[in-house]
Amino acid sequence: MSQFQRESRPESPAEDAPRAASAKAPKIFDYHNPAGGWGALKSVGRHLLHSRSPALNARSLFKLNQPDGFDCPGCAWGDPEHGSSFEFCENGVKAVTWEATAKRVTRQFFAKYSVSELKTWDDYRLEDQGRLVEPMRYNAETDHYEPVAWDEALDLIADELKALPTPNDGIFYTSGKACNESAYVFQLLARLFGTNNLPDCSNMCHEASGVALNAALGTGKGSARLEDFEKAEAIFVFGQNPGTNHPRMLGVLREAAERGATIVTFNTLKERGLEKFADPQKPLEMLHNGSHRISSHYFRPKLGGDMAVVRGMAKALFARDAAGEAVLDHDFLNRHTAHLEAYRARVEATEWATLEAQSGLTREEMEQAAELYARSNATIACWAMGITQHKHSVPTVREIVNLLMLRGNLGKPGAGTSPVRGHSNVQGDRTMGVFEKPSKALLDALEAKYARPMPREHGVDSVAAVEAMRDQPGKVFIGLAGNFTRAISDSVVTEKAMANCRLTAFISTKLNRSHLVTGDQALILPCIGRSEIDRNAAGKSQLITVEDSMSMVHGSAGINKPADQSLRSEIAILTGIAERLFADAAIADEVIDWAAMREDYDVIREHIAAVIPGFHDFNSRVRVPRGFWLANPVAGLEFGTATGRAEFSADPLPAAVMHQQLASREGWLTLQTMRSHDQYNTTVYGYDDRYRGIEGGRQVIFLNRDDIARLGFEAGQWVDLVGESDDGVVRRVDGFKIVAYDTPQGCAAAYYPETNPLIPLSHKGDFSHTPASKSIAVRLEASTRLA
Ligand SMILES: Nc1nc2c(c(=O)[nH]1)N[C@H]1C(S)=C(S)[C@@H](COP(=O)(O)OP(=O)(O)OC[C@H]3O[C@@H](n4cnc5c(=O)[nH]c(N)nc54)[C@H](O)[C@@H]3O)O[C@H]1N2
Ligand SMILES: Nc1nc2c(c(=O)[nH]1)N[C@H]1C(S)=C(S)[C@@H](COP(=O)(O)OP(=O)(O)OC[C@H]3O[C@@H](n4cnc5c(=O)[nH]c(N)nc54)[C@H](O)[C@@H]3O)O[C@H]1N2
Ligand SMILES: [Mo]
Repeated sequence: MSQFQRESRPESPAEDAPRAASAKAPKIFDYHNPAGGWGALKSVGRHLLHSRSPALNARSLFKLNQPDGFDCPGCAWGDPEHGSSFEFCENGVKAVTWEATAKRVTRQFFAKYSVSELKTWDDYRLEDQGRLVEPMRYNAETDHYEPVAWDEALDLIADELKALPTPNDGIFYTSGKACNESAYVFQLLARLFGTNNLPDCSNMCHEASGVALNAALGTGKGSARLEDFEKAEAIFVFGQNPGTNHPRMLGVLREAAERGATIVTFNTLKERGLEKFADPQKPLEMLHNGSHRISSHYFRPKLGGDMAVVRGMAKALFARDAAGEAVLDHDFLNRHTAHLEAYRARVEATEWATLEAQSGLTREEMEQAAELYARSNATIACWAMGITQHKHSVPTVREIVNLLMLRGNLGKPGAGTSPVRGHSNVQGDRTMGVFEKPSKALLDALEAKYARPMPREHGVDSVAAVEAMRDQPGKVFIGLAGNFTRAISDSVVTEKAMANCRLTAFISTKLNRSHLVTGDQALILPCIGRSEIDRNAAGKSQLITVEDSMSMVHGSAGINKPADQSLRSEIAILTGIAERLFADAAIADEVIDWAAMREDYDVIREHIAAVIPGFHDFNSRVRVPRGFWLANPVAGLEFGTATGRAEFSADPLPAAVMHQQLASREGWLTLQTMRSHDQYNTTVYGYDDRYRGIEGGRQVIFLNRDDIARLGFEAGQWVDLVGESDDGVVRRVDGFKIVAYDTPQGCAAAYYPETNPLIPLSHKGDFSHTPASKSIAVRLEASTRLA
């Protein structure tokens, strides 16, 4: 076999569990099958077995995203409003079985393994130990976590917070898994305490979308709804891998493709899910090993090249308009938009050669994409992390909105913006006020409701939180869900920063690296998960609510028995902290009755209804099957901008994006860090990435064949990845196997979070401060690791 040839092999058999932790040397093979299909069903079987709780899980799965069931803890893709809706999703199954596992992390486990030892374990092995069951406190003398009573743990948090010199020394992080009610209580707690230090995972995710959409359209959320996907004539998908990360979206794309809609993909990698999909819910297709094409056209820009691509499309349209072709919607432009001429001038002044060099696409390709766009009378643009995790993400999202406006693709059926969100409730958490830069309106509403002054100074976002902890010891960090320490960039710097804290405390379901990087004191506070029944003291089961990517708010109630009887709900933990924190402050019970909130989440929803716009009659509206829609003004052509119109931006293209900056630096490449098919963010379910032909390992780097040869390496060789160290921090990760892949020259890809040590903290988006995790400068060194 030649060095670039890959072994061709069939899909792996269903019998074996996700591959063992020791199997670290990945096998590489060519994957010829469509996304979904039998491969997905086999994988489901494996994960059900591995969880050791198959009966329970099968039942859970049929209650996913049902009106009387629970919201899938996977992605934020919307649920259909009609028809039967058990939607099969391989990765939704993984998310549920991972939570519903029969394995437990007991006090004996913590007695056996010191924190130093656990730090040598990888992410998979840590979470695979099972569910956390009782609160644990770190003992620095023994280097072990030890059991602690709930009261003692909550007292410790309140005492440490009270002991801080200023409330701004408290940092309150939220991951998008947290439901609306938890998020509301958490932000209220932080603000009553006196700080807007409410960083969240959005800061690392779709922040650029919110900033750009707010500036352009006056609202930060996407405007396209699920029914718009049924009417769209064209769907443009930028920088997103739905086959893995939003599998239910594939069903929607497939239906669109079947009825003849044009699906145009822009992705730096050839992603299987964007090419072909076999729907496991279509028995005939499964029987005949059939599948359906997804993308009608697939363009592969270089990393960070999308702003140039979209500008090229606009340039082609302006040229055709100038030649008298009816390709722009002048009526829409005149009635609803502002600053068109400045944009037009900017676009016309940008040379094709500049656009080609930055995008990595040819002028012909950009003109072809423009032609596909010009033929459609209703277009939706979707995007995700391939767009939002660059330095110039905000101007890029604005450029996408510019393009949509040129043909009036806002406020009409089958059209609009669709930033496809990540975590199942990341959008809802923001709606609930989890934001380090709250609006004046929110703070005024909170003040009116609680008759207490709210902090007006902006708080820290995720990157700024690390900088603050790095520069100033003695903070208290509380994490509501998530794995902050592992998810944020510059792992070595971040871990030192976290260790500077006087207390780190995480409300979690599973053991992760954040628990192991301890402050002077550290707590693990285990909670019940979304698939589990949340009973109050009186035994009544509680409802929580979430908001999906299309702004639908709906209820969710777990059906499984909690993993352990000593677990508490997130809300019980948070209200417990609040009671202790504000015991001697002048917050009278009649203003906030924390115990009543805990006993009945309807009480929290009454608070939300009084403070957050759009939530009137929350308790009754959320009990209607499928919930309610938070109206998006853009859908009604209302724009909350300074001009009252949809505003064009005329940002210059970046002088040189990362791949251009590195072109003159011998041996350097631009690295994107992304998800495998077997992970949920920092949660690693297994070591396979089926659609990309990887089995049994995550330490791989995908490279263009010519780059491999040019740099003097061979496919299959082990290399170390070295990042920038001009600030004196050594950034490297060792032992990655080279995989030849269909990606443009100069562009490399590897999995997150293993590669987070390579991203300097300061390498972040302009205006969004999102770590630029899709454009990292790296070079390769032959590894000492043996193949
Ligand atoms: N199963 C599963 N589901 C998930 C998650 C998970 O980890 N696992 N995570 C959830 C979360 S929080 C999020 S935010 C979403 C993430 O969903 P995605 O955004 O799909 O996640 P990534 O794996 O980061 O994939 C980025 C995609 O963009 C492409 N890309 C990267 N850079 C560029 C670029 O410069 N230009 C273009 N055109 N393409 C580029 C990559 O090749 C890749 O296909 O998924 C959510 N759903
Ligand atoms: N290099 C690089 N870095 C990235 C990204 C990237 O593409 N590249 N993506 C970024 C993105 S988009 C995101 S959203 C962040 C993700 O950042 P986070 O949201 O902070 O991380 P997760 O990995 O989703 O968190 C997993 C942990 O959440 C806990 N958990 C799970 N379910 C629950 C629950 O119901 N309740 C509670 N209380 N805890 C629960 C478990 O203990 C589990 O270990 O990472 C970011 N980091
Ligand atoms: Mo995300």
